[in-house]
Amino acid sequence: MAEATKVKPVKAPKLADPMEASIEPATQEMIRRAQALQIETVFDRAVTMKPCAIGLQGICCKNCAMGPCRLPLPKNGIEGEDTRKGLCGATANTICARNFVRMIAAGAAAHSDHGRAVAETFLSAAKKETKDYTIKDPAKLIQIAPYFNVATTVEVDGVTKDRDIDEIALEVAEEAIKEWGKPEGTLNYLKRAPQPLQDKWEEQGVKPRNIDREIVEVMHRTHMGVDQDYKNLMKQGTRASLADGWGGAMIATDLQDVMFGSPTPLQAEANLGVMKEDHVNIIVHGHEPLLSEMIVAASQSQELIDYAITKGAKGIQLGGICCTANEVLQRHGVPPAGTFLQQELAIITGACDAMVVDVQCIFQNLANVAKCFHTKLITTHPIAKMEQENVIHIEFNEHYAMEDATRIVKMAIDNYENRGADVMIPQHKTTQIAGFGVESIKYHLGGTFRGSYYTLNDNIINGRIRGLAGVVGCNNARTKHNEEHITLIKELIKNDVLVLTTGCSAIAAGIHGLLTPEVAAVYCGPGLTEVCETVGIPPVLHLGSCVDNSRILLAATEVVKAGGLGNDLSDLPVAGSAPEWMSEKAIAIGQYFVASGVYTVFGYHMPLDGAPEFKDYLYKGMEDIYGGKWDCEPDPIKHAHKMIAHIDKKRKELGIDKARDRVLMDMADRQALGMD
Ligand code: XCC
Ligand code: SF4
Repeated sequence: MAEATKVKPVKAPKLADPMEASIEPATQEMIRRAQALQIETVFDRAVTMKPCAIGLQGICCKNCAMGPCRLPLPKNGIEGEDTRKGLCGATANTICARNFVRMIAAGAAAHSDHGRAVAETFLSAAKKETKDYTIKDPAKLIQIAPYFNVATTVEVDGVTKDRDIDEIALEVAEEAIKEWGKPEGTLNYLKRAPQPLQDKWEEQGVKPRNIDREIVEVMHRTHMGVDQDYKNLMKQGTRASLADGWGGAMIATDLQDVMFGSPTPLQAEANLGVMKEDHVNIIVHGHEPLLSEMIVAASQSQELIDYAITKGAKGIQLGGICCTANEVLQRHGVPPAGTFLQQELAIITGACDAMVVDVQCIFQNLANVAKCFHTKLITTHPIAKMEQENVIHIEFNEHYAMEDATRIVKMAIDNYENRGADVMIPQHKTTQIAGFGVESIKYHLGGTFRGSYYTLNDNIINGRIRGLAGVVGCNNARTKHNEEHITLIKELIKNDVLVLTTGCSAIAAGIHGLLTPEVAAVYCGPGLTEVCETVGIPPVLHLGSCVDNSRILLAATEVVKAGGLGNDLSDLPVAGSAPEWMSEKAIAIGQYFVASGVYTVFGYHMPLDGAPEFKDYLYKGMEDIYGGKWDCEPDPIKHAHKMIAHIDKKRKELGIDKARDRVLMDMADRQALGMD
C-alpha cells in the first residue's frame, strides 16, 4: 500500500526555448522575461499542448450528436476503395469540405461584420447623427459612388453640376448597407473585377447575392444531412469568400478610407521598443479602427497630454497590435508594437498602462497576463467580452465615440502611477515606410504616365520586375515566429518579385526592416533594385490590414487594365501567400484569391490531408475553373520558389520570358564590364 501513496514528483512545466520560438530579438527577450517571472505565454503552451492529429487532417465531424465522427487516413494511405464514413455515411471528402467551407464562412463573417460596423457608422456620419465621424476623403467617395449606382453629378438647366457631397454620402451609405441583405441581384463591387473574371463567376454561378445570405447558406449546407458533394460545397464556399473579398472587406476598406482618409506613404517605427518608459503607453489591438481612430485623436489632444504630464509622464505613446495597428499606422503613423504573437509580450514589458481591444485575434490569456501587472485590459465591443474579472468593459458607441475614447485615455493616464518598478521594454525597433494603396502605387510608379499603372507594367514586361506577390496573414505559434514571413519575402525580392503585404505579415516585414527603400540594395535582385532606387519605393509595400487585401485585388486589376499583361487576373505573373496563417479569415482570403485567379500558397499546414480527393480538387481542380489554385509548402525557400515558378510560367504564357533573360544578361554584362 505504501507504494500507492507515494507522491509523484511534480514535473516542472515545459517551457518554450526562446531561440526556437522566434527569430525576433525583442520577442526572444520578452519570452525569457516571462519565464523568469513565471508568466505563461502562447509560446510555452505551444510546447506543452500538441495539436490534435485528427483535426489536423480536417476529417473530424461534430456537426451532429451522433458524432464526433473521425475518419483518419490509414497509415499507409487508402488502398483500393475509400470506405471511410461517419455514422450518417458522410465521406472524408464531405466532412473535410464542410469543415473547410465553415472556415471560409467564419472568416468572411469576421471581415464582413467589421465592414457592416463601418458602413453603419458611415450611415450615422452621413445622417449627421455623430459629430465625431466626417468625410475626410470626398474624392474616394466620388470614386466609389458609381459602383453603388449613386450619381455624382446632377443636371441643372442643362448644365452638369457636382452633387452635394452629403447627399452622395447618404445614398452611398444606404446602398452599401443593403449589400448585406438585399433581396435581388448580386454584389455591386463584383463589377470592379476584370470582365473575363466576372464572366467566369457568372458561368460558375458563384456571384454572391448578398453578404449575409452566403454565410447563412454555408451554415445551412453544412448542417447534418444537407450538401454532400464536395464540389457543390466549394461552390458555396467560393460564393461566401467572394462576398468577403469583393464585398464586406472591400466595403470596409473603402468606407474607412472615406471617413478616416486614404493612406499615403509615411514613416513610422515598429516593434515593442516603440513603447516608452516615461510615457503613458496605450496599446490598441484588434481589427476595427472605429474606436482606435478616436483614441488616436484623444491621445493627441493637448488637454490629455497636459493631464498625462500632471501625472508625471512625459506624454502619451500609442502603439498597435494586429490589424488595428495597421489601420492606425497607415493613416496616422502610429507605430505597431508587434504582431499577433507579441500581444502578451506588450503587457509583460510592465509598461503597458492600458490595452484596448476590439474584435478578432485577441488572446483570452491577455487577461491572465494583465493580472500580473498594473495593466488595464479594456474590451470595447459588445460582441467581444472576456470572462475574467479583471477585464474592464467600456462599450463603444459611435454616437459618443470621442467621449468613450477620452474616458479610456484618461483611465490609462490615471493608471500610469500604478506601474511597478519592474519595467523592461526591449530596446528593439526599426524604421519603416507604410501606407501604400492602389492610388499611391499609381502615383509612385506612374512615371511620365502619371496616374496609370503603365510604368509598373512596363517594368514587369521588360523583366526588371519578375512579378508581384501578395504576402499576407498571421503568425502561428506552431511555426517559428516571423521566420517564414521574413525568409520568404527575402527570397522573393532577391528574385526580383515585388511584394505587397498586409496584416501581421506587413508588421513582421516592418519589424525586420524590410519596408524601407534602402533595403533594395541589400536584398533585391538587380532588376527590382533598379526600379526601387529609381522611384524611391521599398521592395515590400505595406498595403494595410487584412480587410485591405481588397487593395491587392484592386491593384492587380489596375495592372490588367494598364495593358500588356493579359486580360484577367489569372493571366498575370502574380502569386499569393500566407506563410504563417492561423485564422479562419486567412482561409476565406485564400479562397477569394484562388477564385479571382491567383495561385495561392499557404505555409505551415492545411487541414486537408485526411481527404486526398478533396485536397486534389483545391490544389489542381480549382485552376481549371478559376485559373487560380491552392498549394501548401511549410519550407519558406521552397514556398518562394513555387511562387516564382508560377510567375515564370505566366511570363512564358504572356511571351515575356525572353525579355527577362535579356535584362539579366544586360545586367551581368554590365557588371562584368564594371559599368554597374
Ligand atoms: Fe489576426 Fe489581422 Fe492574422 Fe494578424 S494577420 S493574426 S487574422 S491580425 Ni490578418
Ligand atoms: Fe457523424 Fe454524420 Fe453526424 Fe458528422 S453529421 S457527426 S459524420 S453522423
